[in-house]
This record gives sequence, C-alpha cells and structure tokens, in this order.
Amino acid sequence: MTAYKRILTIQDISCVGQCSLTVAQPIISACGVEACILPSAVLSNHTGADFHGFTFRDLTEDMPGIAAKWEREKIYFDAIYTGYLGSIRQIALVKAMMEKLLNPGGLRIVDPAMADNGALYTGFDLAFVREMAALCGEADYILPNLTEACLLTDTPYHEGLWEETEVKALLKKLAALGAKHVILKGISYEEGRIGNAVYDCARGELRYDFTLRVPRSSHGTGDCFAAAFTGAMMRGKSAFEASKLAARFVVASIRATEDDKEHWYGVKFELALPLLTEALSVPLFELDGSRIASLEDFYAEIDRVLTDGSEKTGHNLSALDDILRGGFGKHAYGQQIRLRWNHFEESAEALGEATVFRLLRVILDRETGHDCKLEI
Ligand code: PXL
Repeated sequence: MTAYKRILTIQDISCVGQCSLTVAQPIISACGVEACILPSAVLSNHTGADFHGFTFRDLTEDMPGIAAKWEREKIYFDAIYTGYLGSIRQIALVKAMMEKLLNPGGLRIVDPAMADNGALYTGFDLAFVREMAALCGEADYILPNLTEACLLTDTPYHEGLWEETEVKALLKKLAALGAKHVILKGISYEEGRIGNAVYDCARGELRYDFTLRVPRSSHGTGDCFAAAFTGAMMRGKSAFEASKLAARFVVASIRATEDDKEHWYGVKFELALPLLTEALSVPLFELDGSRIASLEDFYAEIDRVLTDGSEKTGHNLSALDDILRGGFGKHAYGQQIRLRWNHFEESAEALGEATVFRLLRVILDRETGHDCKLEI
C-alpha cells in the first residue's frame, strides 16, 4: 500500500468559470489524494473574452508568509503542481517553494497555463513567457498545449494538422529547457483525431495517446487534465497511464457538457469524477482468456487472479460467487472490483454460448453481495 499522498497546487481562484483551483481541488480529491491549495489571485471569473472582463485581486504579497508558516510547521508535499500564475514575481516564489516545501523525491509538475489557440491569455506578455520557460526548466513534468509549447520555445505556431517531424523538433526544444518529461497536449496528425505526446527527455522515449476529436472547444479542460494527471501520478500511475486517464476524463467531461448551450464557460467535470475514482480506487483484475479452453480452465483462471491460492476452492458457480465477493486474499470482502476479461472472444468460443451466459450472470449479479464491473 502506498502512503497517503499530499500535494500542493498553486494557481488562482476564478470564483465562477470552472477552471484553476475550483476544478483542481475536487479532481485531486476524487483521485484519493489530499489537495492543499495556495491561491495566487482571486478573480470574479476567468479571463476568457465571453465574460466581458473580470475583477482581480492579486495575492502575491500573501504567498511568502504562507509558505514560511508551512516551513515552520514542517509541512511538506509529495508534489507541487502549478497552473495559472498571475505575475513574474509569483513564478520566482513558486521556484523557492519547490526548493523548500517538497518531500524527498517530491514532484514538480508545471502546467504553463498562459495561452491557447495561438494566443496568450489576457494580461500575459513575452517577459512572463520567458520566466515560465525557466520554471518549466526546473520541472519534472511540464504539460503545455501546442500554443504554450511554441511560445516557450520561440517556435511559430500553426493551426490544424502537424507533421510528426515538427512535433519531435518541438519536444526536443522543450527538453532543452531542462524539463525531465513533457506531456504535449492537443496534437493532431490526421483529421478527426487529437492526442497527447508523452516524452521522457532523458531516455528520448516518445509515446502517443490519441482519441477522437470532440468538435467543441472548451474552456478549463487543460486545468482538468493537469489535475487528473497529478492525482493519477500520486496514485502510482506511470506518466503515460496518468496522461491516458486524464485524457479520458477530459473527453468524458466535454461529452457531459456538449448538448448544453448555456454551459459555455467550462465543462461539467463533476459528472465525470466517478470515472477517476473508479479507475484509481477500484482494483482491476485481469483474466487471460487465452488460458481458458474449458470450464475447468475458467475456474483455475479465477483462482489464479482472484485468490492467493491458500485455499482450495470449489470449481462451480456458487464458489465463483463467493470468490467474487472477496476475502480470498486479493480483495476485501464486499469490495467493489473491476474484472477485465482479456481475449474474451477466444475463450467464449471454447466455452460455448450457454456456459458463457451462465458465468456472466453470476459475475454481473449485484444481488448477492458482490459488486463486479466487467470489462471485455
Ligand atoms: O484555464 C486556465 C485559466 C486559469 N485561470 C484564469 C484564466 C484561465 C484561462 O483563461 O483566465 C484566471
């Protein structure tokens, strides 16, 4: 069991508009991670043009005192994740906090939230971009979108499809800033598909995760992504797994919002939180269908995956029911589980339709004290 993780996120509070701290805190909590906050500013709403302006109270002057207090209390964090920062001075303060307030091995996760769709957000200039590039250089993980990546590396931005050679060159330039890993968001190599590149700078390893493009541009999705990514990393996922889960979460949030014209200022990420909780908190067990050529094989596979082998189990439907309920050394009695049946088709053919049907009825039955979600 990994220790309970505590992170600090530093970004603004936009009171209305579903971005920055009002999304980061609930999302990180839903991941099962303690989310401490340091608000960098309070705004009436985010700075997106559809709001016709905003109020802005700068909290820069409060930040050093708060950090010093935590230091005196010996409060340290397993990660510091930064989003929208209101000024160059705040970037310097963040750097100092990353020096002083991280546990050994604690992660520096920087989302350089300052631009999108080819343009800087209101209030930022190139001097800010330069300082943000320096902060990115000290980070373990940076999460720029394409616009931010171009600004950080002084690369011309263009809309539409990108060539892989262009993206690779951009990743190299981002790595040259000093960051250890880059999650580059929002790249498209073909119409209708959009995705993220996950790049390990030291190893030169590059992996992609693409999904169908949802034809709607939505505010605050970068913040939702970064918070889910941070939460998943803290729950022990690899950067690639965390990025994939964060992307699934963002797509689900956009889908939940798509039909609601009134909801133009953000996404209804609240409706997608169960996806995160489930993925990070409900244990996943995987049956290997290629090992199942008979009913006896199926029960042996269930034993292998869901028991610790210390007890001989009855190879029948009622024993299957008992094992799914838990208490056989792999999951607790009554605990919800996810069961993924890999190579299902192959094993279903060997078992025959009637047998598969009987097995599925038991697996999916929620009336007898087990709660098993089947993925095929
Ligand atoms: O979602 C990024 C963000 C965060 N905070 C504020 C913003 C924006 C984007 O516009 O205006 C205040």
